[in-house]
Amino acid sequence: MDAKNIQCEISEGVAVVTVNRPESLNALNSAVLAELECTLYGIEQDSTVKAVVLTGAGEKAFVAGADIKEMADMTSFEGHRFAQKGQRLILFIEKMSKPVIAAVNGYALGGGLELALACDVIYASENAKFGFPEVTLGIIPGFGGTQNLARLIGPNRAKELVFSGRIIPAAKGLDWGIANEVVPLSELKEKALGLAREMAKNGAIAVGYAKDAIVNGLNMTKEDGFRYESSLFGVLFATEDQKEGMGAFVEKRKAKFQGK
Ligand code: CO8
Repeated sequence: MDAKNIQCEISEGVAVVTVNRPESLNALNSAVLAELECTLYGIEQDSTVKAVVLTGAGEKAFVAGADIKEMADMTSFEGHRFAQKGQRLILFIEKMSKPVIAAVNGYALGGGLELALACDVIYASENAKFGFPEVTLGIIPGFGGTQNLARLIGPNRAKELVFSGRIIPAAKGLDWGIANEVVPLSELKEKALGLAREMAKNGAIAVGYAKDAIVNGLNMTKEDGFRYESSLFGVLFATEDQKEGMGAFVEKRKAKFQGK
């Protein structure tokens, strides 16, 4: 697929994926959703990529939401299909075997915040802004936002944000636990890349299993989650990475993981 709206650069085991539609503040229309899904699917299959950074083009927006101009005349059926398309992308990111870091470089609103919430870590710039303005448009978050935000920051704060449509600054997003860290815009990409590279150096299967245990464990009872964790833990002893990681420790050298 010829991805007009998505840029993807891969180096040192990290893919930097940029939503590139700055004239519309990187709003998600059907084409962007399809291209993003296709790009991330390719990354998931690419064994040279160990971690992903997701960001938006320009200095104003990560993603200012789903494309309101495209949604304005949708029928109920089309709205449902559009939400399903977005949710498929959100679930795909959550299920990817590689960590995905959102580098939120400005507005993360509506579908844009939902996209960031699907990522494993959110680093934000000082000018970032978070919000769910959907109710000001007569709709609700439809790409999983009601579910993911409430799970991340608790139902009361999620309700405050979603019911009011209020847009909060990065510092409050940090305080509420939406962002892991807030840094100056000029340092954001390097900071996110640094974390991604750190993750990429580790055993890729182990990192993927750790993500699997945390993401899927959140939907289980604690006991089921413990059982799931111990199963994944056990499976890792069948990997070469486990032999290499522990062997390197014993031999006092740096491990060289192959992702096998
Ligand atoms: N959709 C389409 N175009 C957009 C969007 C958007 N979400 N956001 C910005 N743009 C466009 C503007 O229309 C404008 O284009 P033009 O120059 O052609 O008029 C351009 O981007 C620049 O934007 P502004 O001039 O408005 O820039 P400002 O700095 O004045 O304002 C804001 C920035 C505050 C971010 C403002 O643009 C804004 O409020 N945008 C809309 C934010 C929003 O409401 N987002 C939520 C959308 S709904 C959603 O995401 C639902 C997700 C679930 C979908 C479920 C399926 C049905």
